[in-house]
Amino acid sequence: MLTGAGISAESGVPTFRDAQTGLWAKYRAEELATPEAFHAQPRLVWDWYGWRRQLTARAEPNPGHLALVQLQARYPELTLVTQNVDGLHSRAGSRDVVELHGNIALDLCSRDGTPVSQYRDGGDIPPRCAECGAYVRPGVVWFGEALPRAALERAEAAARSCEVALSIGTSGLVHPAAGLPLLAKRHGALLIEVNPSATPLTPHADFVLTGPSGVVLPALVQAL
Ligand code: BV8
Repeated sequence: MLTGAGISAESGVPTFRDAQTGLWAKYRAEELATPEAFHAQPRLVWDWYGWRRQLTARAEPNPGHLALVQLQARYPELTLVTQNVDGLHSRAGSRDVVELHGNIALDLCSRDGTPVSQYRDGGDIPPRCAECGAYVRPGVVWFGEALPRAALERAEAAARSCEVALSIGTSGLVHPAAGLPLLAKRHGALLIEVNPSATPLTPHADFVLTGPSGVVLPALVQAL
């Protein structure tokens, strides 16, 4: 099962396709979520993630997240793979979530990628790693960066072996995650898409459940 930003839309977390609001309206997410942007304007990118961290911290899992918890309880072999960095699947109670693009709540040293638990004194923005003084960065995968190998391998293995693949709330534009539902289909899985809108995946899906995941997923679980 693959989820995208759409499953968190009903929790009030804007999707990447949504236009950015407020002081971020003049920036495109794809421009800010890059190592180049962080290198060129560390404070701007850090502040953008600070704004998004506040949004996700205030957000609560919605009925779509909770329906997937019930599905996993019913089918323990289910692998939940997400492109989202908001941590809402785990907060809803899903186990062993594969976070392909990392987690926005994590702080990493921008020099060596190790987790940072303490900032260096001095009040820099972005803060600096207490160990080496390099800027701290959010623990997400930026455009142009490789996905965590273990996570991608787990996701690909699940796609190759599953009988049913659900693609939920994703525009199917961001690779390599976008290739997972088709990888599952090529290996014989039944492919179900849940999205209010059509995506490049729609023509390949065996079933297209058109609607918001917070409505469709509880109904799907109820019907099983
Ligand atoms: C890499 C973390 C290589 C950061 C993110 C092949 C083809 C083309 C391009 C590429 C390719 N291979 C690589 C690329 C380049 C690039 C890419 O894919 N570019 C695209 C934009 C053209 N990919 C990369 O750079 C990846 N890295 O390939 O590295 C490499 C290898 C070795 C060594 C070095 C390098 C890295 C990609 C990861 C980027 N990071 N997030 C952050 O969050 O700040 S991706 C980011 O975009 C989010 O994670 C988000 O999930 C994703 C957007 O996708 P969606 O989740 O689908 O969200 P979106 O907004 O697009 O759509 C929302 C959907 O929800 C819509 O369909 C909407 O209809 C629907 N919806 C709305 N409401 C609801 C709903 N659905 C259900 N219910 C609702 N209520």
